[in-house]
This record gives sequence, structure tokens and C-alpha cells, in this order.
Amino acid sequence: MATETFNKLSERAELCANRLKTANTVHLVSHIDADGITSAAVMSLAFERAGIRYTAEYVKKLDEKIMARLLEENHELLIFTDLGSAMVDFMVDNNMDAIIADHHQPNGRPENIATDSSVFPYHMNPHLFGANGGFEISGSGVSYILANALGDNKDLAGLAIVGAIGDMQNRKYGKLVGLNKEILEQGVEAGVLRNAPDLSLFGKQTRPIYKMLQYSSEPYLPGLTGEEESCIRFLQNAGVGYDQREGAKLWIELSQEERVKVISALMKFCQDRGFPTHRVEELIRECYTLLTEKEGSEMRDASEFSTLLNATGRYDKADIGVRVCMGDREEALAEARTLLSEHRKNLVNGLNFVKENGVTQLEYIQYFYSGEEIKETIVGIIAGMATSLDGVDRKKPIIGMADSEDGIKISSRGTQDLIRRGLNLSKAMNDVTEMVGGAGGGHDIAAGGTVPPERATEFIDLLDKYVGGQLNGKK
Ligand SMILES: [Mn+2]
Repeated sequence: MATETFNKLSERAELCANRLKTANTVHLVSHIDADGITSAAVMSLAFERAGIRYTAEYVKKLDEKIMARLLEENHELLIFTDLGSAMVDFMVDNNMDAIIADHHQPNGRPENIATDSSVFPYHMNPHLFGANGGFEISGSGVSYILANALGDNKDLAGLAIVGAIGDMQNRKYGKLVGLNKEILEQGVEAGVLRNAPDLSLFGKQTRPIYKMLQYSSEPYLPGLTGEEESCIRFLQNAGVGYDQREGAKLWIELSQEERVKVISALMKFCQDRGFPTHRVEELIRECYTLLTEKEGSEMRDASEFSTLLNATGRYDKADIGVRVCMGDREEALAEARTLLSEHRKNLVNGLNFVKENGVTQLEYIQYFYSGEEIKETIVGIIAGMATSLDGVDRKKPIIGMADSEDGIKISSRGTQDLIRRGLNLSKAMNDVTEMVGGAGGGHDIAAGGTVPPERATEFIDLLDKYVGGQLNGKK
């Protein structure tokens, strides 16, 4: 049985679907991350199945400039997925014919974003119906509900879940909850999804197990993260996953019994090194498998699939990601894989830059500035990965800075332990960037922003004091 919120969103979806069916052609605008890409793919497949003609484009962010261009282009009907809820006023003021399927906090005049707005009724957003778009449903989930008002599209639940995982909606509770869980259940029933507890590390489908251990940064595994030989030795001692003769194995190649053996050995290894119990428990997490995808492919695992898609969007090739989602396993998949491997190379180079140039320690934070050496689009990931380097303090948040077109891009990463002690990077980034005339925000554990170059030094000093205030309970 669907919950009330699910029903309300489905009702709104009916309204939007009826509008879509009357259009000759629709123009779709979506976000370039994994959630936006899966949102676009879900809608595109639903359009194709329903015989609705459409065109599509993907944008990094939706601002007034893009809105003005869309207005100029004079589309018969627009549909925005994984974005749009902050632009309702513009759409109303300019009489645009548009549908929104978003999950970000709506922003606009009260009459335009009211739950039952008569001014702008074609608005699907969990926040309008008392649900939280941060962890209960993502853009792809909202798109999935809309797609199912156009026809029976329950087989697209897998893509909806990939988008939710891409937006890290499982982080808060260690698994998907709320509307996401309802979509998951529909996918399980349709035979396209499976959810089961498994090792929480990344790469179960495609990485040798010792590489999964070596590259694990969240959780950080003391004595294993970043240390290839230790990881191989660990598996050899456990007697599973790394055979002298057969070499390295993938996680999916292990039997259930062997998996239990590795997980137990890993838990003991971490406990023996003083890993806190709650962190040890994080080694197991609910994992999501797309049953119609080939074993050993990125698309089989929701987490690996979303990483592949993010790699396409990050290099301005979101359309390639959408094609993979829509079933292209030839050209588009090959290109997506190339983009992912180039992305990994960029990460290695970026991490080496930090390794060689070091991290500057302040009282409460630590930072590095890379100029143009690290692309602004990956400086946040590098900051997260850098926590495994020598000379980086696990007890302080880390800040990465890189040059960008709009100023200096700032990316910060914390840990669960720091959050428990009072750290909130979202608030810190929001407030401190503003103090120096920039802008920022994000999540408590990972946030970013941009500041004017001439005030970057001042920003870092202010941020150090601000974070100190949080950790000392004053903010
Ligand atoms: Mn999203």
C-alpha cells in the first residue's frame, strides 16, 4: 500500500501527465549529475513508450540566463527534472508553459509555490506534500512517479534508485527510506531490483577486492586505505579473495560463505586497531542491485552506476550518460567508461599534487590551494581522498581550493566523528563565504562555495575561527 504522500505525488503526476499528452512536442531540461541524468532517462523512456515527441538538454545549474534563453526559444511545453523549483516565479511572470519534477527546496512567491497553487499547478516536489527531498526522494524518484502516470513504467525503478544513490540519499539512515523505499519495493516487485545488506565498500562489481579496500575513504580503514600491499596481505591472511595462483578476485565472485569470512576478518582487523564500534557497523550497508543488468558491469550496482553517470556529466557529456541509462551498451557505454577512466586519472594526478605540495595546518581546519592544477569540478573529491594521505589530520575538516571562472572554488569535507562534535560544513560554507562576498552551502559533511580571489586568505582565517566555534559549541 502506498503512503499518503506517494498518493498525493501520484495525483499531481496525473495532472502533469495529462498536460504532456496534449503537447505536440516537449523540451526537457535536466541537471548534469547522476540524479539529473537518470531523471532525464526515465522521462525520455516514458515519452518514447507513450509516443510523445521530445528534445532534451542538460545544464549545470538553472539560472535566469538559461531561463531567458529558453523563453526566447519559445517551446510549446517545457519539463524540468531534478531542477526548476527555484525558478517558479520566472515561469509564472513570463507565462511559460512548464512542468517541474524536482526535489530541491522550492523558492518563490508564496502563491506560486503553495501546495495547491492555482497559479502554477504543474509542480511535482516532495516539499509541497510534507516529504523531505534531502533523503526521502530524489529528482529521479519524482520523475519515476510522473513516468508511471504516463504508462506502466515500473521497470524504471532501477534508474530511480540509481539517482537517489547518486544524490547520497541513503547516507542519513544508512539505507533508503520514505518514498525511495516505496519505489524500491515497486522495483523489487517488478523483478528489476534487489536490496540486501552487503559490504559497504565501492566496486563490488568491477574492482578486485584488495583495490576496494585500498581505495576505501569513507569509511577510512586504518592500516588498509591507501596501502596496496597491506590489503593484499590482509586477504591472504584471511584466506579469501587473493589467491597466489589465481590472483585477485572480485567481490561478486565470492560465495556467500566467503563474503562472510572477509567481512568478519575485516571487522576484527578494524576493531583490533581501535576503530569505534559504530564505524565497524558501517562496513555493512543495504546495497542495491539492478537485476536486469549484466553481472560484473557497473550498471549492475546502483553505486557504481551512479559513479559512471557522474563521470559523464562532470565532463559535459550528460547525454552519453542518458544514452547508457536508456540501454545503449555499445558506443555510449564505451565512451562513458573512457570518461570514467580519464576521471580516475585526473583524481590520481590531483591527489599527487596534494601529496607533493602538502596541506597547510591551521588550528581547526587544514587546506590546500591548487590554482589551476586541479579542476574545480573535482577538487571536492580530491579533498575527500586526501584525508588518507600522510600529513593530513583526520581530526580536522579539510578544505580544497582551486581556480574557477567565477572566483576561487572552495570544497570542504568532514567526517561523521567531526559532525558528532558539532561540525556543520553547510552552515560554515554558507555563512563564511557570505562574509567575504561569495556564496556557498551544501551538506553538513561536504559543502562548497566560491569566493573572490583577493579575499581567499581572509576567508580561510575566518573559516578556521568559525569551525573552531562549532567544535567548541559556540555556533
Ligand atoms: Mn538531485
